[in-house]
Amino acid sequence: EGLRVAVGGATGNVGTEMLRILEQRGFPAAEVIPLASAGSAGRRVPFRGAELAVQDLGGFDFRGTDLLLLSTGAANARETAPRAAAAGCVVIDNSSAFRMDPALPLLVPEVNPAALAGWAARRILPVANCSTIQLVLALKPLHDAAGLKRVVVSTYQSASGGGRRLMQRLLSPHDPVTVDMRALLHEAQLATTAGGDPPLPFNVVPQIDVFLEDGRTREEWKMEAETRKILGLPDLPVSATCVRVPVLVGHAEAVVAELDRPLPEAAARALLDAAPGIVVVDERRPGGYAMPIAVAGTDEVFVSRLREDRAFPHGLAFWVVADNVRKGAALTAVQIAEALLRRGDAFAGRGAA
Ligand code: 11C
Repeated sequence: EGLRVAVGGATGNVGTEMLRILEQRGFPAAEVIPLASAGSAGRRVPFRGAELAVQDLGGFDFRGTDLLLLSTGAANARETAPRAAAAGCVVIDNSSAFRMDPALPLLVPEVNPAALAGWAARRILPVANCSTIQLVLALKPLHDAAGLKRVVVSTYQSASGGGRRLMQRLLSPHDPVTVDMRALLHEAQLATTAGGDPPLPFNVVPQIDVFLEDGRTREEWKMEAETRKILGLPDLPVSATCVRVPVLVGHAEAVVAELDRPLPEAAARALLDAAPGIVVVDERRPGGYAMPIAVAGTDEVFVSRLREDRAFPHGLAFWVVADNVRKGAALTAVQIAEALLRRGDAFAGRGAA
């Protein structure tokens, strides 16, 4: 007998991918119910060769639903996740609302599978931030081998992480032959000085999410705090600078890790190559490295440009790229559900392989 699975935020970037991944991985769902805001109710979304009608998330009764894969943002999740959990549904939530709750595990299946032991506390399993997930996959084997002492990371995050409205701003086409480059840039500059969100085309923006009092952005704080929680290293110094770049899908990160003990580049490469969920692409020639355009649509975390870094003792520098909508969100959520299924204690035996 399969599960009754609801997908909350089914018309958004992550929800759309969630449906695709449930289908691609043959997730044992007997029924899939797409849910979204009242404004999207009635829209149809493709699933297993048919079309499913989107239902209103706000009015949905979760009794009898086994699993809710939720991607509606933190404000909605704070209301919806406890409501669904109280109705007996297991909730896997992609927002930042519950990640740092000490009672809840922050599970990245390849990295800290033991964290799943605490899943039943409130029946809510948060999914880490996309930029954190790809970082911790790469850090974990290095930590196991040589101990992490310090991490400095700069991100190059794609527009899809900011949702459809931000993507839209990238998608207005221009003819490179006839375009007046100066006029175009002038228009973008006017948009910059007019206040509000800065333009993304022809630009990079050193702000993702809101500013905190100490000058960090919340995206930077999330990367730092979540990395410490997932790796179980509460005192690990992590410094993140998060930047939005005019890329549609795929987050990239330049990482420098200082290790406690020496780890030669060749050994680090072998460890990363053998680590679950990681592919090393590191040929020192043009294009011999991972880039967002190449990794879009894939499931792995790609590591490139691995080299010893001389700014720190036992320093390693590398480049990490992943599809932020898949591995950074939807895929990891489904992998958490699969890990729950393997435990066998979450869904009263339903959905077991
Ligand atoms: C971005 N990482 O790329 C963000 C999106 O905390 O779930 C996900 C925000 C979050 O803009």
